[in-house]
Amino acid sequence: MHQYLNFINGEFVATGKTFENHAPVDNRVLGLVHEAGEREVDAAVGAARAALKGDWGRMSVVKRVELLYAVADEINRRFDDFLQAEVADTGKPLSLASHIDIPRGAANFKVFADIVKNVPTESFEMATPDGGTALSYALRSPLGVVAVVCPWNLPLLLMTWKVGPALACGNTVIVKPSEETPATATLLGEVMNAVGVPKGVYNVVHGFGPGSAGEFLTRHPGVNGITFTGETRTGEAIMAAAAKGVRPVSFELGGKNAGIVFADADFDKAVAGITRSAFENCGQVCLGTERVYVQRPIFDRFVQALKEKAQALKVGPSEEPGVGLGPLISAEHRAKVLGYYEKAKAEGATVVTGGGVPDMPGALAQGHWVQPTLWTGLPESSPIVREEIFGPCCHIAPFDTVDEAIALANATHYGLATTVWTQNLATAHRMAREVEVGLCWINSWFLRDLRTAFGGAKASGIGREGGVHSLEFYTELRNVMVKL
Ligand code: NAD
Ligand code: 6OD
Repeated sequence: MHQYLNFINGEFVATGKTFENHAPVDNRVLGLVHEAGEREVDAAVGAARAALKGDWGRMSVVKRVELLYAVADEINRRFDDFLQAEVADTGKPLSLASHIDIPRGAANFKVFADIVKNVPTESFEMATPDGGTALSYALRSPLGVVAVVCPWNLPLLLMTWKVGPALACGNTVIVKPSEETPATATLLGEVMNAVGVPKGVYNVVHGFGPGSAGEFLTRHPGVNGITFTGETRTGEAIMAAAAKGVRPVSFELGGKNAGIVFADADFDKAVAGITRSAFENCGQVCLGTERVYVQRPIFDRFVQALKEKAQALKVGPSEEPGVGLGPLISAEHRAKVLGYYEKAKAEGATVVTGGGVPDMPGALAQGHWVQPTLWTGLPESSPIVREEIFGPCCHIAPFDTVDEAIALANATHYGLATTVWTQNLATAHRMAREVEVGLCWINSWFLRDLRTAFGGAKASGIGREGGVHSLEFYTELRNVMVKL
């Protein structure tokens, strides 16, 4: 049976305690994950600290950048291993993982290697009170030992989105992958060794959150900063752990994102865009759209068109050609999503399509499948419209004016992303200015430029990563004043 080991100080480490990793498509056991205890977490923090003071800390930026390029190249060389590992863990379609997850895994190293190589720094000459001059300049030092706590929906992409810039800035990291998706973080350990990244720079500890590796890592006093992607309530727990020692956090959290479709939008593009934002990765994308608001003149036609798109999605296992929708990640998560499907019916929603579980043949019947689902007719106060479901479903409601669309989009404690569909420039810019989110897509969704700021407003996050914004989190800026 496959064993997912911890990766500490360049070595793969077994522990006495294991838990099973299951495939979402049929619930078969993929292997045994070795859970890290306090001892292993402590060893990982110690190794990361030693590397910071050793070869890695002393390495020139030029050499570091070369190594990060080598990491990216090795991910690409082992593209198929990463692809197979990621789709086994998540059940997502091969076509999706091969176009987004794995290429981004490599790109996250190259982009930040380029940025760190070219980042400008500030320097000023100033007059001193005694009539002389002084030179003031800034030095960037690594933040130190960084804990990277990750979710299961885009495991490699979201982990490397943080590991890439953290290493580029000269930090060392300890990754705690989700207990649901241990594979690609472990594989990355092999990559680090293969290209000669010094021992202790990249470490992986497996396990759960509370009472396990997640909690041990985030409360460890040897950790200088914590970068986390996951649920907002987990962010609250991690923030409490980070308070001890006043350690900085960067949080990418949950959302209840609105899609706004104006009557003047390119209809077909808007339908295709909302189909993607509601159903990609089986709705398990933090940026996904679970509330769709459509301007009244096109409401009925839009609902009908979205229904046809949802019904045309092929539900099935990763490798089957044409599959658009995989399973949910786990039985537990499916129970949560189906709970919302039941609640919607109980609250009197019109179920436009879906609302249940598809019939799957043979062993697939054991997988965590749900139907893509659309609802109309619920009040804005309904939990279906208020709470993050994280499944392939959305509620569609009509609106009349731009003011109303803005008010609806903002009526949530979350503030991650909005997708707006209109051909009117003034409307587009007004929406972009007034929606309370970190990311606003106009006539697009999940269009990414890694040099730009990424993150959430309100309860959807703290801070921004991407481009130079990542450097702000992963470095300490020191001012040096030299009297000349
Ligand atoms: P989660 O918060 O349950 O778990 C994320 C990670 O935190 C896991 O590794 C888990 O083991 C760990 N963890 C849990 N409790 C912990 C604790 N007390 N201390 C330390 N670690 C702990 O999230 P999930 O279910 O894996 O992912 C889905 C959630 O992530 C959704 O809410 C989604 O919106 C969010 N998400 C946000 C973004 C973003 O960019 N804003 C991206 C992806 C996912
Ligand atoms: O594209 C990214 O960098 C990113 N952080 C995406 C997040 C997706 C959430 O599920």
